[in-house]
Order: sequence, then C-alpha cells, then structure tokens
Amino acid sequence: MRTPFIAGNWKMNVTDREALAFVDAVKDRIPSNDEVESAVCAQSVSLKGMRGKAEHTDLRIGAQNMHEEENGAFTGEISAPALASIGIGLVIIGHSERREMFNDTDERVNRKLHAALEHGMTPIVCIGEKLEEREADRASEVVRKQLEQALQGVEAEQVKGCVFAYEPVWAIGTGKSSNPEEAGEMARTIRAYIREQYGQPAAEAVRIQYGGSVKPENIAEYMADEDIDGALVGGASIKVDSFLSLLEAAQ
Ligand code: G2H
Repeated sequence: MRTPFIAGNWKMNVTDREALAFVDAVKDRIPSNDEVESAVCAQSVSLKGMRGKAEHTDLRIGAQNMHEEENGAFTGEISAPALASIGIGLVIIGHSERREMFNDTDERVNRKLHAALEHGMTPIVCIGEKLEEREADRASEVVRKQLEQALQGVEAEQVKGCVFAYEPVWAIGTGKSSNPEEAGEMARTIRAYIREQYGQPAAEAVRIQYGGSVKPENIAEYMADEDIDGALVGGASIKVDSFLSLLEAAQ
C-alpha cells in the first residue's frame, strides 16, 4: 500500500516570517507519516528556518527547484549539495511554470532528477499537457514523452523512490480543475508507462499526485481514485486551516 502524500507548493508567495509562523501553527497537528505524508515547498530563503522548526515532526520541508550542477558560476541558483547541507531532502522538479518561464527543458529536468537522486533527495517530478494538447487528444502521448525524457538513465530501483505530479497545465492556478476521472485516467497512463519500462514493483511503488486547483472541497474526489496517491497543492496550501484540512481529507 502506498502512503498518501500531500505537498504544498507555495511558489513565490509567503515571507520568511509567515513561513515560520505557519510551521509553528501546524507542527503539533501534523498526522503521522504512516497515515499521510505531508510537505511544504517554500522559497529557498525560508527552508533552513522551517526545517529547524519542523525538526522532530513528520512535516517535510522541500525546495521548489534546484540547479542540475553541483556548484559553479550559476548566479542566483541553488545546488543539491547546498540543500542537502541544511537537511532538505525533497525537491520539486520540472514544474510547468519553470518549464514555461525558466527554460526547464526535458533534458534539464532529466539532469536535475539525476542530481536529486545522487544526493538521496525525493524528487517530485511534474508532468502534464497543455490545453491545446488535450484538445488535440494528445495528453497521454505528451505525458509519456515527458516521462521518457525525464527518466533517461534512471534505474528501476531509483524510480521506485520518485514521486510524479500530474499537473495539466490548463488547470494550474486557474480555478479550473481536471475532473477526477480524467486525472485518474492520466495517473493510470503514468503507472502503465512505469510498469512497461521498469516493471511491476516500480509501478506499485511510485506515488502519483494530482495537481491543479486542488482544495479542501475537492481533494477527496481525487484521492478516491486508486491510482492517485496524493496532491501537489498551490494556493490552497498556504493557509494553515486549509493545509490541515487537505491532510485530514487525505487520510
Ligand atoms: C499547480 C498547483 C501546485 P494550484 O501548480 O503545483 O497550484 O493548486 O494553485 O493550481
């Protein structure tokens, strides 16, 4: 059985003071990891402080991105070793906003994934089709291609530890959510691809999140699908009560 995994993606929101206050407010109310795994991915300036406050709790703190190289002349970027040095073991890779605005090509996503795995980090690899691709009936094809490219050179044992977030681009931050049937179908497409390429044990182990305008009112509909193991949540993960309601609904 896969443990549900709910991760907040705060994007470029929440100041350091607010982030620390959030952890203080939720830390004694986080469900045990056996029931539901929970995480918040915040702006990098807050990660160390949040990590310190979340110590001895089951709340994981994650980064929203990192560079694929270990070090070097990459002004403004953050490396896997730097994240690991402050105890961050979770990172979102290839979010569609980064693919669209920051040149996270499929090839870079693959290199970032290797960097994360080499440093023992849990990657949340984001994939998903654009509206015109869905309308052209190409959603499965696009997602399979993204998976193929992201996973180049990754071993089946490593795949087992990956989390995949299916986020249809047209449902992100728009208030429009993919209906649970469509999202479930795409989760099955992802798991089938993992099964074909890496075998049944890997297919059973990987966790697949749905992301795109998830909120406390609709999360249960997604979680009811046996192939959806959790959610990557933006706007609705920022407020304490909303975040705790998401965790509650996922148990
Ligand atoms: C999709 C999601 C979080 P939101 O990007 O990754 O954001 O829930 O605000 O649509």
